[in-house]
Order: sequence, then structure tokens, then C-alpha cells
Amino acid sequence: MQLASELAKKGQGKTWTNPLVGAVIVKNQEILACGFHHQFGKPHAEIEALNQLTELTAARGATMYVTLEPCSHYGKTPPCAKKIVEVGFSRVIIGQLDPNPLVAGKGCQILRQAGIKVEILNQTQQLNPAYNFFYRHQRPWVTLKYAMSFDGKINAQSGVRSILTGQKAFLDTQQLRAKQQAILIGENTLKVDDPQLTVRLANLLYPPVRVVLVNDADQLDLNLRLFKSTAPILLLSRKKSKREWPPQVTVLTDDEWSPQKVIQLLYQRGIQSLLIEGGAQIQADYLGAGIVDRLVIYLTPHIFGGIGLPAAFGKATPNFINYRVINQQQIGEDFRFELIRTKE
Ligand code: AOF
Ligand code: ZN
Repeated sequence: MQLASELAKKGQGKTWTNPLVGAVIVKNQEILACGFHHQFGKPHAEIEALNQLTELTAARGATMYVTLEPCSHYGKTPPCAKKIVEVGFSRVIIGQLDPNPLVAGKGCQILRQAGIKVEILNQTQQLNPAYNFFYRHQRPWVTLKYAMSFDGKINAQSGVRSILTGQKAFLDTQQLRAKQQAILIGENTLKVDDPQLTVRLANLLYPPVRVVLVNDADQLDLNLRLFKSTAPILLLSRKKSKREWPPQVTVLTDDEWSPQKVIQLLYQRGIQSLLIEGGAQIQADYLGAGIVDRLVIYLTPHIFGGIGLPAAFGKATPNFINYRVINQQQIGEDFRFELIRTKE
């Protein structure tokens, strides 16, 4: 199962909206074949492994280790569970059940009904945290990320972009972004920081959708760096747009884009993970609404001093739920804290 999990990770960044899945075929304590899900729309891990065999008969009586319950539905590909039965496996060891209601236990049922021994280990959930969360809670898995000085400021000067963290922390945030399907910021951050919100370290097949909450999309300066990249952009505007937009831009209008409304919209669009990157007002709104599942905080050894500089949260967050630190480490000059809710 460990090998199957390692294989699964090779699909990182290419399988959304599908999960990362790996499979290993074993007979007489010998590995006959391995496979993983390479890309959305391509064959599933189990089929990739079977395709490595010169003769399918070699797998008769064998054991399949697979990180996710084999599927039971006709999607882009026919059901893997049926194929496993057809080939004549005697045992299937499964990392976790599939939370996707299309499958959810039906894959196991097909296998068991055919007399195949099925074991569920419940140990591969961490491969696909967002995928699992999305189906369990019917909304994306939300991470809130910010950097602040030792005296709790997120900017060295009001209204001016400041780079707080060092190069190593920058690389770390790029890794974090690479695993997200959407990134959210507010209009103020867009104007002050002029961020690209792209993943520069890897050429991703599905770069995160850059979501920006704005008052009036038509007032935005098209020279902003956001518009220079072809990664998708979703502008959630309060005023209707009459502008011609570049092809990567979608504009949606509503009188009020509350956190709940935004999260619901992203859910409907199949977005399984969201990273909130500022600023102070949005951070407070989303934390206050109780929809932040994880916090990633970079603490940088500067003291800016003075009063009136923006703090990490623009207002009190009365619904603040308890979070606990699950990981802390030094990254170059900076310190990184990862927190999750005490209760889900
Ligand atoms: C994968 N890879 O290796 C396994 C999956 O549209 P389809 O046919 O590709 O079906 C996608 C669903 O199949 C996916 O959401 C998950 O429930 C199930 N199993 N998916 O992409 C795999 N075993
Ligand atoms: Zn399948």
C-alpha cells in the first residue's frame, strides 16, 4: 500500500477533479505490475497496472493493492471493479472507501458478490484531503494563509506591497498554491499587491482558478499582473460588467458575495480546495463565518512598529473556532505554523 501511495503521487496536479490513485498487483509475494491514475479522463490506476501485464491471465488468483475503492460506474472509463472480477483476482486490499456517491461502497459490493476477499485499511485518506473533504462536507476544503511580522502586521506600510518573507518561504507558498484548485483575494489586495497568483515553479495542467471579489469589475485596470497570465480568473463583482474580457476571465454578478455564497458557487463548479490569500478584511470575514479548515501562518522576524498598519484580521471574529497547531517549522529566516480545527 505504501508503494501504491507513492505511485499515486505521480499524478499530482493532473487528475482534478479525480483523486490521486495508485495500484500494485502482487502474486506469490512478487510484484507483477504497478500503475497510477496519470490524468483526468485517462485510465484508472487499476487499469494502468493491468496494462503492464503481458497476459491478463497472470493476475488470476492475485492480490490487488489499490489506494482507493475500485469504481463501480461507467464514467469516462468502464468500472474497474467489474474488470477486477473478470480478470479473476482473489483478494483486493483497499486504502480507503471512495466518498464519491457514484461509487461509495458499490465497488466493494461488486467485488464481494463475486467472492473476492476485500480488506479496507483506512490509511490513505491523506493522499486526497481535499477530495475527501469535498464529498464529505459538500464544499471545498478551505486554507487561509498569511504572513505577518513579529508584531502582527501584514504590511510594512499602509497601501504599499511589502515582501515580508524570504525566498525559502516563497518556495513553500508556491508548493501550497500548486495543490489548490482556487485562490481567493479581495479587491484591495489586488490593487495594493498587484499579485499574479500563479504557480511559477511547475507547469500545471490545471492551474488554480484565481478568484477576486470586486465591487465593479469594469473599473479594474487591465494592466494588473493578474491579467497577464492565461490561468483562469473568476471575478465576483457587485456591479454588472459591459466590458469585453480576455478569454480566461469569467465575471459573475451578485449584490452581495458573502463567504457562504462564494463557497457554494465554488462547490457547484467542482472546486475541491480553496486558498485564501488576503487581505485583512476577507481573512476576518471567512474565519468569522466558520469556513476556514486550516491556517498556514508565516511569522517573519521583523518588527514594523507603530500603530495603524494592517493586522492579520481586519476585525474581531466572534465565531472563532478553536484551532490547534499540527506542524511548526523554521523555513529559512521565517517560521511556519499549520493549524487545523480542533473539531471538524
Ligand atoms: C480515478 N482514478 O484510479 C480511480 C477512480 O470519470 P471517470 O470514469 O474517470 O471516473 C472518476 C471517478 O472514479 C472518481 O471520481 C472516483 O470516484 C472513481 N475512481 N478515479 O480518477 C482512479 N480508481
Ligand atoms: Zn476505476
